[in-house]
Amino acid sequence: MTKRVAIIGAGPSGLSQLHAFQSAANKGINIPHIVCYEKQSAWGGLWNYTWRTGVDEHGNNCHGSMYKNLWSNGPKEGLEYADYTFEQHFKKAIPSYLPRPVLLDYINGRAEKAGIGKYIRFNTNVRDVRYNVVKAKFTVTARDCLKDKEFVEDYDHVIVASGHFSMPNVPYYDGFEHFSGRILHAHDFRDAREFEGQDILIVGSSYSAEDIGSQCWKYGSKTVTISYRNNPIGYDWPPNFSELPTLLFVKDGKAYFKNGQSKKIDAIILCTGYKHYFSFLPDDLRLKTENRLATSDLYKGTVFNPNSAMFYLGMQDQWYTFNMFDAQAWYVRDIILGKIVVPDERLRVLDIAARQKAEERLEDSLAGIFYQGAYVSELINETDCPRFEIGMTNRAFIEYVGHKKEGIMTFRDQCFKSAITKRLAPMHHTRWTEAMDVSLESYLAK
Ligand code: FAD
Ligand code: NA7
Repeated sequence: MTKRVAIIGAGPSGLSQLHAFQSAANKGINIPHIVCYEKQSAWGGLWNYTWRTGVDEHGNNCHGSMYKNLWSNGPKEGLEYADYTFEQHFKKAIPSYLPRPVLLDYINGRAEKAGIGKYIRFNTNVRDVRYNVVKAKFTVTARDCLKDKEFVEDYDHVIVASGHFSMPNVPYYDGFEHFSGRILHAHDFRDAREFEGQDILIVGSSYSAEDIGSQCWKYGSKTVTISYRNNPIGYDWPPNFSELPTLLFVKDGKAYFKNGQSKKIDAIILCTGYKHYFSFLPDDLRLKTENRLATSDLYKGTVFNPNSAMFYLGMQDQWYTFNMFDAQAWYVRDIILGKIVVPDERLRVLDIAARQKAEERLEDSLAGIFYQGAYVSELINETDCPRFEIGMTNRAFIEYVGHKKEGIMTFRDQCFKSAITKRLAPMHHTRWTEAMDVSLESYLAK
């Protein structure tokens, strides 16, 4: 009997899973019956921009966390698909850093070429998954939001590819309820122009803090103050930027910090990260992990240890993204096809513990690049996943970190060599600080 596989989410991870199965089918291998549930009306996950915040048009949690003028925060050479290069898609060489619509166009191109849309049920929100031990089946309950109709179907495997940068972690500080300006989480940030001429307070000191701070600066905020909990980001920021320690409270339009300083502010943007959150999963199937490179409970970073018929993709903290999702998807595919055997629980637990120990021994965050590169390489070596030069990609990430230290407002003007074509990307026609229009047309002009 043909196996049945449910994939939850058609973002980059879910699409990688569909590519993996389709590539096996193209080689004449019998693949399972696949259904990919996607609650949005299009694929692309976070890269599929929405102006909405809060809830979507059907009353489900709004998935989008990306903003209108977002550019990739790493070079495209770090995520390029080995079987579908940027040059192949755009029919010319393009620069290393891309605005969101350009990256989405690339994702679209690969998915359209492979013809994987046939597996996806759009506008369909997965509401519940249960495992029946006797039948050894998962029961998936999903709502077709257009037809307003619920469906219940059984599967042999469930692959969760619903992302983990969508449910905001929202701390409270004294005085928030009396503050009359905007208080929002990065998840709801859409357009920096909203904050033009304003004094902005950003809480948090990681990727969202540095990028949303830079966006506000680029689109005309008067001042940007970043409050860090542990360590300042420490870049050589423009003059109207400052970094201050922990926020204590807010009173009468002013923010008060741990070092005794205070500052007048007009709006507060909480760049305080995200939670792994799976509202559709019961306790026994729900992954509980920190945002780290070696997630808890996932053998080889993919197989859910308490129930090895279930898989999670892309749940790690990420240096590697699209190409890591491919590596994971090919690996999961080969388990489902019976080509790779998952060991018993005792060995799985040892695997997870060893990965976490190795991560804890890493000297610094740069060592995390090599760690994740080695993980991607390990998975790729077990399947026929398209290969790329991981050493070269590791080096690109290291250089990119150096570029950010040299100039946080200029690092996106740098060019990298593709780990697949080995060709160097050209310079963009406009510096990032001056490139206000993020459309595909503007980007590809000239
Ligand atoms: P997602 O992209 O989150 O996709 C998950 C999909 O699952 C969504 O389509 C969602 O609608 C669907 N879904 C969720 N729940 C359900 C449900 N119950 N039923 C049905 N469907 C469901 N990565 C980079 O490589 N470069 C970058 O520059 C970069 N910038 C980023 C900027 C921001 C602000 C954020 C938040 C992330 C960024 N990332 C970046 C990381 C990003 O997470 C990955 O690039 C990628 O989008 C992860 O893909 P995913 O498929 O795992 O998750
Ligand atoms: P991250 O990378 O998880 O960072 C979260 C930041 O928020 C980090 O600096 C935390 O401080 C800080 N934080 C978390 N909780 C609090 C509280 N309660 N108070 C103050 N500060 C807090 O999330 P990002 O959104 O920056 O990045 C996620 C992805 O989005 C990333 O992969 C990018 O591609 C885009 P800490 O450093 O622990 O002191």
